[in-house]
Amino acid sequence: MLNLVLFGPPGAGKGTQSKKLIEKYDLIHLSTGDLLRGEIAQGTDLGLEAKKLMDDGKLVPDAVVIGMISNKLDANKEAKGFIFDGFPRTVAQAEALDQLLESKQSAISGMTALEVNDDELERRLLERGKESGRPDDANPEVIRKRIKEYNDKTAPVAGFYQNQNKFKNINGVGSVEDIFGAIIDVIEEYSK
Ligand code: B4P
Repeated sequence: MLNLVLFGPPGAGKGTQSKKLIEKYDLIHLSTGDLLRGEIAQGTDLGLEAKKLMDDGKLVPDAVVIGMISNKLDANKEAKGFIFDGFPRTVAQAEALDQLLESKQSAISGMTALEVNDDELERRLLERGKESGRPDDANPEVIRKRIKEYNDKTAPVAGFYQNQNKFKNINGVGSVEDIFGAIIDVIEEYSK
């Protein structure tokens, strides 16, 4: 089973690369950002709570996203594997994910981190904001807050996987195809 965590700051290209990877490897794409936006679109209580935080560039509580991932794992028992996109975003989420997978006799194969500098992240997200209508992409101040949340709470997750010898970083600046090729190389390593 291939269970890959795609890691990186907001706008690093996790969603972009996930779409290509699930096609190539026939995996299930689990994006907590997409799941939360789905809840918002349906107007659920969870969505209403999440929207306030997301629009302000903050992370949603761990228990909320862990519960969503647990439901998705249960709903996809026959899957060949998963791409975790935008999850785990805190060390508590990473610990919970290990426990969830262990209870299903599975484990994370490895993490791939996309490295992109802050100026490029801001440029990409503002560009996407022109078309996506996402409130969190429209405002430079909110984008900078998201990057700060990443540096404060999410960056330590890399160390969690480094300690397990399950971490590889790659340059996330370049053409989408070249970056895809570099991720495939990492996956081949994890699959050996
Ligand atoms: P997410 O939906 O996860 O989104 P993201 O970090 O903004 O984007 P991603 O890295 O996927 O970028 P993309 O490929 O789209 O999070 C949104 C919010 O949800 C968070 O701020 C938080 O509030 C909440 N949330 C989500 N998960 C959570 C969790 N686990 N815990 C708590 N809260 C959580 O790329 C961005 C743009 O760059 C695109 O327009 C793309 O076309 C472009 N791009 C991609 N690759 C490129 C390249 N190589 N060159 C040039 N442009 C490129």
